[in-house]
Amino acid sequence: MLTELQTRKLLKLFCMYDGDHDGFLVRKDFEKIASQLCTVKNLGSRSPKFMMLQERMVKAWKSLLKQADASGDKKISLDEWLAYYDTVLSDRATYTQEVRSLMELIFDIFDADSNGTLCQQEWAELFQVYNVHPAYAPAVFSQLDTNQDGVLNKAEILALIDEFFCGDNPDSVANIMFGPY
Ligand SMILES: [Ca+2]
Ligand SMILES: [Ca+2]
Ligand SMILES: [Ca+2]
Repeated sequence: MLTELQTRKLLKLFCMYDGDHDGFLVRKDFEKIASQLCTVKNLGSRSPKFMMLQERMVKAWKSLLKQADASGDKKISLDEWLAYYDTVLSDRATYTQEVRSLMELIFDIFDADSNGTLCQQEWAELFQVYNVHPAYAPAVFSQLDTNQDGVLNKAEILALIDEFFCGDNPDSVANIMFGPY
């Protein structure tokens, strides 16, 4: 069972994907994220990197559709989204895989210089791509960067994502890792 706080955080995540705010996730929402990525990263729509990223977003969409579309209408409603995460979070193996692949995706996309860390600027780009206002990024980032070295490494982000999904502490900084929720 998802707690009230978990449900609120998952609603936030749903809204990040639902760029046109129509209350459903469809393939177009994922394609929009890929094209926003292309804009933020200044990639040509025919560049190999853009093709790779678009393919990855479409793959992520297909996998979500296959597992979460209980009604079979090729759309993911909020109820289907929550039911899907309720299942994922109750199965340790699936969950670990899901969280790891989310983190790898974040790094593959946003870690421009591939040094295994993300800086505040890259975190702001993530917000922009995922339909969160980038103005929130500086304040959020400085709270997430607990050792104040100006970057988040994979271990830090993995711990934050884990807390975002599983944690039920209203005071945890991970709750706001993607902005206000
Ligand atoms: Ca939508
Ligand atoms: Ca559906
Ligand atoms: Ca740090």
